[in-house]
Amino acid sequence: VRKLRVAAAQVGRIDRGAPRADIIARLVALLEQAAAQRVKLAVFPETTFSTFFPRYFIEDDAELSSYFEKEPAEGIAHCESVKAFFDRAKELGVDVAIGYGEETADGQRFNSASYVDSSGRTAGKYRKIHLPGTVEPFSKEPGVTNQLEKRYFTPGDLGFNAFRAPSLKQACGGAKSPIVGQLICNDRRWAEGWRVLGLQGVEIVCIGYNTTAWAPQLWGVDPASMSRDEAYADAMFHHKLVCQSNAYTNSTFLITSARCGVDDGVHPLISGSMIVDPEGHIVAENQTEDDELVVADIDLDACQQGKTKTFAFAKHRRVEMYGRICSQ
Ligand code: CDT
Repeated sequence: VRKLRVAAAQVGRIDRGAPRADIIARLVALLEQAAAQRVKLAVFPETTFSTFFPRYFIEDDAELSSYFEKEPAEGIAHCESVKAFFDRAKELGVDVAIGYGEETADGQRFNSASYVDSSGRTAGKYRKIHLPGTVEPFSKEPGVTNQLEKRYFTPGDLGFNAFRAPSLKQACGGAKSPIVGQLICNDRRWAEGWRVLGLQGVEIVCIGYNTTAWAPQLWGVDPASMSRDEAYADAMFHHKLVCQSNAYTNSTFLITSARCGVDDGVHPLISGSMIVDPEGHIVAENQTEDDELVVADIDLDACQQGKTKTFAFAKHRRVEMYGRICSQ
């Protein structure tokens, strides 16, 4: 038995221009709730330190630049603009996985996530590989929901790397450190990233997301035949479908955390924060569309059924038939 208490730290409405200090105060409140419940790992959303800015066509580079953290070589926990959050996590002894806009020293911009352990060390770093949306906006009108990730971000260049989290070894019985992996939002819809993590024996996948609930230009919904409520339900259905099925086929726990609510009162994002077990069952999920901690006790040994039987890769995979997966 390798038991661990984990949480999805869901974050509700954040408007364009919301002060950074207010956002950090909300995130710290979630960390404090986590520590009070003896949670060892809390997973936060994608681009957590701001509103989901790729929905806006932003011409002012000063504004755009304000959404990117200038991450130093020592890691995001040492970045002045967000240090207060990581310092508090360290004081409270909580590991965090969190998404943010990253700007490198040479000016490249990525949609990134870091796993920072309770000593303040970056144990794992990921840059989003599947960037949805367009380079050009659907519309420049204010109030329109664009998806300009292909405009603002460079596709991730770090690969899908699982890593050990020795900080959690003690908490889960002292036998073996958990094997952790990260994906970001749209990546969860692509089986390839999951499988690359699965092949490394991943036991906990951490995923933050911002999923627009109503965007007829983005999703296959026909606005004439689907109400906003039906579109929300459909987006939630697909979110759960890919999360549960990919956790199952890779025999891993999943902790997935939403940025949700209706930003600026006009841009709805789905909730759906949850913890999924390696058999694909939801073991805990959100109850609100606001800031909320979704907590579960998980036993990492539950990954063994799938890893040694149903999806024992060495026994059952037929790689000689999979060549097309790695060609254009
Ligand atoms: N942030 C992000 O990746 N959102 C996407 C929207 C889909 S656009 C077709 C998602 O997959 O949830």
